[in-house]
Amino acid sequence: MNILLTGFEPFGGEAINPSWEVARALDGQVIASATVQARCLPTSFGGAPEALVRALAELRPVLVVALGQASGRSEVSIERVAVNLIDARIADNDGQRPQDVPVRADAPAAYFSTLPIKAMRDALRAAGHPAGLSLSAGAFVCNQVFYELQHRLAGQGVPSGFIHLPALPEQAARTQPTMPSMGLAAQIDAIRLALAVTLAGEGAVAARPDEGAPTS
Ligand code: PCA
Repeated sequence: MNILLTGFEPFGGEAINPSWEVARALDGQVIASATVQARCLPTSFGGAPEALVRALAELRPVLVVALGQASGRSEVSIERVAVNLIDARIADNDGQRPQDVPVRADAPAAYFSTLPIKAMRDALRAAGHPAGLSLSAGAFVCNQVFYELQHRLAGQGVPSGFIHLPALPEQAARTQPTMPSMGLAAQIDAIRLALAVTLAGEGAVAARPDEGAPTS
């Protein structure tokens, strides 16, 4: 069983993106008998959906969580809804800045996350990580990937969604020291927990063949 965990390459002139740092740190880890498979998506409207679709076809995951960086946010930000809108505030890594266009023509206006968002938020907070729900993943490449993901998996019974991460302390230190940030170790721990919460809710742990018999 595979968990697809995506991150993005750095964008907007940054040298690092916490989303990929977290994803690659968790690559290969086994959570509730499923293996994390990390993939880095280009921060490109032209390239990201294709890379996502390739990874879905290759891995046939039981759970998909896409990660992105949201500078300025102070908490692990669990996105609720992907909208069918691209309206880029800055250029992507290919120099493209599409505005006021749909992610997909003739598709629904929005899709909701199918992750257990409130259980995730509560578990993260209980473990000491600032976390919250967000009603907007923006209108840049992250929202595009989130929308494409939910569109592709609609009705498939595979939980999927998007989580935005704060900047890393070194990014804040370099660009704007008052910007909220969260250390990499805490971000990794939070996302590991978010994956575990989802799989526990899905009954993946109970379904482990070696755990079929009750122990007491
Ligand atoms: N964040 C951007 C795109 C890549 C990333 O990490 C976003 O929020 O759209």
